[in-house]
Amino acid sequence: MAMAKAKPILYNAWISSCSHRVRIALNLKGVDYEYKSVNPRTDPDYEKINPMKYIPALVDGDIVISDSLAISLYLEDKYPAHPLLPKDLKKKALNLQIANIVCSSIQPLQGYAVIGLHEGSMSPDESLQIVQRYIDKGFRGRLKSFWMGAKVNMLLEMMSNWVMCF
Ligand SMILES: N[C@@H](CCC(=O)N[C@@H](CS)C(=O)NCC(=O)O)C(=O)O
Repeated sequence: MAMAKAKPILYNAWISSCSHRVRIALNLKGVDYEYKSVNPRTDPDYEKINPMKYIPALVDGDIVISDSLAISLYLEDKYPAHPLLPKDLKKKALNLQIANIVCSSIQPLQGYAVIGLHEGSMSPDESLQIVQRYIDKGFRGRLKSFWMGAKVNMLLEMMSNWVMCF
């Protein structure tokens, strides 16, 4: 009898927008996966999965991928049906640009990893100013990408849900 293939495991949390992205991709592509809810800050064992202690992380057989964009691109290559990105070279580049603006130039800078460090030493107004600064800059970048021809597609939609991030 053939051995059943192990399902990929997604370490994630309901509140994490980076996790939402990956769940959207997994569901869109019809991948059956195991949902493991973790608090990356307090779960002592999670560090073994991702030493950076960020979620999400996807364990697929012998590989552990711990970044929502990398996971999404891995899923895109492994399950090409229901594509997340356009085929056109230039549109694809612009869409990746927008996704990466969200992933590296907005979300981490206005999230807990930076703002949380200053908890207690900054007033709510001061932290709001920092949050607004990076969101404003990021949105200017996103707008430019649209002017240049990026089209809304699944990857973009997934990456756009950063606002709820903790
Ligand atoms: N670039 C990473 C960022 C991951 C990230 O910031 N995850 C947040 C949740 S959305 C997290 O784990 N935060 C916990 C913390 O900052 O302590 C990705 O896109 O996966």
